[in-house]
Amino acid sequence: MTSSLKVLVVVPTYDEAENIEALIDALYGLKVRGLEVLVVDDSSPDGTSAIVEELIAGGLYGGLRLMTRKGPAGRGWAGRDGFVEALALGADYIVEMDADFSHQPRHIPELLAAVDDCDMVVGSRFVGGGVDQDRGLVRRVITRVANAFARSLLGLPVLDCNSGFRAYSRKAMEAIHPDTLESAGPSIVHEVLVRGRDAGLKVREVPIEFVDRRKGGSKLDFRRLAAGYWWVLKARFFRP
Ligand SMILES: Nc1nc2c(ncn2[C@@H]2O[C@H](COP(=O)(O)OP(=O)(O)O)[C@@H](O)[C@H]2O)c(=O)[nH]1
Ligand SMILES: [Mg+2]
Repeated sequence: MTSSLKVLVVVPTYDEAENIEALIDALYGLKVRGLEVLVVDDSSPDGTSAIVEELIAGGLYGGLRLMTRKGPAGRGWAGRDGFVEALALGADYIVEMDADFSHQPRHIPELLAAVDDCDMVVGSRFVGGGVDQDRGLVRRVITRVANAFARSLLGLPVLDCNSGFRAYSRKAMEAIHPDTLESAGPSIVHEVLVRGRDAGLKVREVPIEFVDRRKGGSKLDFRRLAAGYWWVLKARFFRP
């Protein structure tokens, strides 16, 4: 990757006050040239955005930005708005990741190295060298089942369809047309893969070690999980 390029790391947050400062510090600590961070917060009641505002005011992290969404909360909508903003900011590469350290910053250089010779890279638990051992059995089974469901019904050419730890070239993100993404919730990960496949993007998976969130609680509940399954069914059976 050429060193003068801009790498925008998009981090959707909801109630990540306990993680966000450490994450931002770790991201800038990578010393990846041109790396900037965009936090997309849905007015978290725990004051996540106030922490980010303070860090911006402190001036230590060049290019750190906060988007406070006004629309209804949702991981999918936050991702959509973050992607659109990343393109508007002139990003050459876009990384998306969770704020809770399940997606470890140390993998970012590996994702960026891989995106150099393809369009889009998925940090994968299920390719050789990938690890998902840290979480409890129930959560791992939920991930496996949801992944198998989406993969088989949608015919996606990726082993870890549920991973939201990804890197995109600008060209890939433009081809995905993020402004028209429809998923309110976590099924955005599948929607983006469908669009990427339909646009003929070259997707690679690189192994990551996925670990349990460092602090705070998961926002994945039954309703969001069910909405994810529903999206896959709609995409499979009700789309032309
Ligand atoms: N902006 C925004 N971010 C969200 C929302 N729901 C979850 N997130 C973020 O999305 C990432 C993944 O959510 P998490 O609760 O860890 O889901 P899990 O990893 O599936 O248990 C984290 O960074 C969350 O803070 C939301 O409604 N809005
Ligand atoms: Mg998580």
